[in-house]
Amino acid sequence: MKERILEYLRNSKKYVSGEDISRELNISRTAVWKYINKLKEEGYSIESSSKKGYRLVESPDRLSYEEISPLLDTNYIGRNVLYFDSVASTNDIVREYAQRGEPEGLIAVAEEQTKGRGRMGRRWSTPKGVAIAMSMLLRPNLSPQFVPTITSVIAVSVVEALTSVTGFDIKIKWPNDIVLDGKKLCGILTEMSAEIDAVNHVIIGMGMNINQDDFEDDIKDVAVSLKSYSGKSFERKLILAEILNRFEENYEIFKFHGVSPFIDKIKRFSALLNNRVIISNINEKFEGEAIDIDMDGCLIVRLDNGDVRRVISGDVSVRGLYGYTP
Ligand code: BT5
Repeated sequence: MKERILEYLRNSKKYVSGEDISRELNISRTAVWKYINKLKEEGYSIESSSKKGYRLVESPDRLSYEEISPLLDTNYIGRNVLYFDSVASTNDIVREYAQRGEPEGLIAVAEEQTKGRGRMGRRWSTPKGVAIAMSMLLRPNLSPQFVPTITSVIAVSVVEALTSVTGFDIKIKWPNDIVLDGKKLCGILTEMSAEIDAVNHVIIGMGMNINQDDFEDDIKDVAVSLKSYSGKSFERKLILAEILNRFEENYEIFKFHGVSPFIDKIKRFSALLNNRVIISNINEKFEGEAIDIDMDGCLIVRLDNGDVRRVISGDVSVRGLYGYTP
């Protein structure tokens, strides 16, 4: 009901009387008043006048369904939103729903994560109300070996969305970081549950720094937010909706044609190509020059002895960016 009152207020730019709302939605005047108070508590600025009724003046930058959905062009991505004020990790929430058979497109969004995860058990910081923490459920009909390339498709969608909203020079640090001004703006965590030859589900988690003024000591040399870079605040809901819009379009292409239609963009947005890189995998660590990204989305690295290596996944550090220690 709260959502319907909000929609009603949003649709009529002027004052609407409590009586009109109560008649239209078939609830008592007292109930209208209670829901209006609830909306105010959630940060909606609503003017009340005993003569004229209520008027919505401003909506908060919340990442709830009511705020994101008017900005979405999608058919299924983000049409089902689990919204949390505070949660351990949005990836864990989506995993629970995935195991219960939820269809693809579901997203979980949180204003704060208390146990946000990076890859390999690393920590991801999501302070309250200033970042985006979002996880998305997908069920691509793919062989598991191709799943890591979805990370590149979301990365392209993120760069496209951020470039269109901010105009900043945003890059991809293959495979899962989004970079601004040589620092990490966004990290992507792709997790999957699969049999040998079939995917059960894929969860893409995305953490993005938007309006942080500064960062905790352990990440202050590596992290950047849109605000710490530009001094300006940004509306998180606009950015999230734009990412979901771009992603659905790209994911539809990916489902039928794989990652190859994205390779040109992946290369164009790359922070690695033609740079010296150090690759660390579970088993090995080596250094060389990033010379290409092939049609399967793998990074091609030329070692100093001339050998060429094809890298499917791993941690990459690149000269000129955070975390490069040759
Ligand atoms: C990642 O891991 O970059 C993937 C991060 C994914 C986070 C999202 S948020 C929604 C969803 N729910 C979750 O629980 N996770 C996902 P990795 O490449 O391992 O990078 C982790 C490293 O990034 C840490 O060791 C820190 O050095 C650094 N870091 C942590 N928080 C950061 C932040 N807010 N901004 C920039 N760097 C950060």
